[in-house]
Amino acid sequence: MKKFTCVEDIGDLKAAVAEALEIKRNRFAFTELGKNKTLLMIFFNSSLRTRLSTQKAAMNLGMNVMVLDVNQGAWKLEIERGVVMDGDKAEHLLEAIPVMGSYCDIIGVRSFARFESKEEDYEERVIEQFIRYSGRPVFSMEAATRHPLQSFADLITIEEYKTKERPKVVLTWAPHPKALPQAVPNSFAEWMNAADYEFVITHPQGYELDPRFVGKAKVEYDQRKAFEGADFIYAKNWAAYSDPNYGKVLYTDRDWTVDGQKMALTNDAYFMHCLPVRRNMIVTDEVIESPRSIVIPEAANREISAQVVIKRLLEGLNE
Ligand code: AN0
Ligand code: CP
Repeated sequence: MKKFTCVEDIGDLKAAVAEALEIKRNRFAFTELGKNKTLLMIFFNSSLRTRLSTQKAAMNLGMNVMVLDVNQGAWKLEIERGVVMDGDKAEHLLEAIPVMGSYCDIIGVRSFARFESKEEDYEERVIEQFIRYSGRPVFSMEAATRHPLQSFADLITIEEYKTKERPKVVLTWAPHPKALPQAVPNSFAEWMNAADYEFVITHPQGYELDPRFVGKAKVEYDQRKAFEGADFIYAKNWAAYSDPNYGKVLYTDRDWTVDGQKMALTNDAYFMHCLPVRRNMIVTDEVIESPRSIVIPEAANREISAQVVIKRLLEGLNE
């Protein structure tokens, strides 16, 4: 594998999940693979899980790891070409990227949607420049439009907990006070469609996702109806995608919060969220603390998804 930014990069999903479960049984079977190889993780945005799980995964493979928080201690980076750099940005990505590439073997990048321009976000300008100019295999640790390490961990988790071949999985929008990217729901939709589950998306009017990600999913505007018979409820907030409201918060009413009454409509569904989650906005204390909440094992699987991806990128270095 030469890069990992979307579901296509991982190839056959059944094989990827089988490899993940094998790694989960023996995390230290490939400690020689990463020996004397260096992973550089670059964060333009905050992180708890991605930072720790990806570093742990690389250490399981015997790698050295360096972490750069661009906004804490590095020079402020300009990302547009052609700008007269007389403002507060001291360095351009076009120099910074090949310099960073020269110190490592593999690069992970976290760079969220900035909501300044839909075109810029959906063209994935930041991570695409890393792919083009670093000279190294690059993987996404959440880019502007996708969070594939999360979705892969979500898939592994559903495969571990499902009790039927084709479970009903419901992605539900839920309220949040701030504008959040569409990366997690876009990516989740992409992976759920690829896994060919019964997949339903529910959200208020105005929160329609990019149809390229919705794909063959059923969109149901009545949240309660969507929950009926669900085997998995996957909650997430996102800001509006459609023009002219791109990046805006349209609705914060807590009647979309996932609570016990709504969960009672499901087929005793498991509750999932990528975390971090705002309690009693996205989900009530009762639901997230219930025995059907699998948010912690879901987060733990981030180590496993990252390890499969980094292992394959390491193998790709010699291809
Ligand atoms: C981020 C998001 O919604 O994309 C990261 C989630 C993994 N969440 C927040 O910024 C709260
Ligand atoms: N789920 C996830 O990516 O969490 P962090 O933002 O803490 O990395």
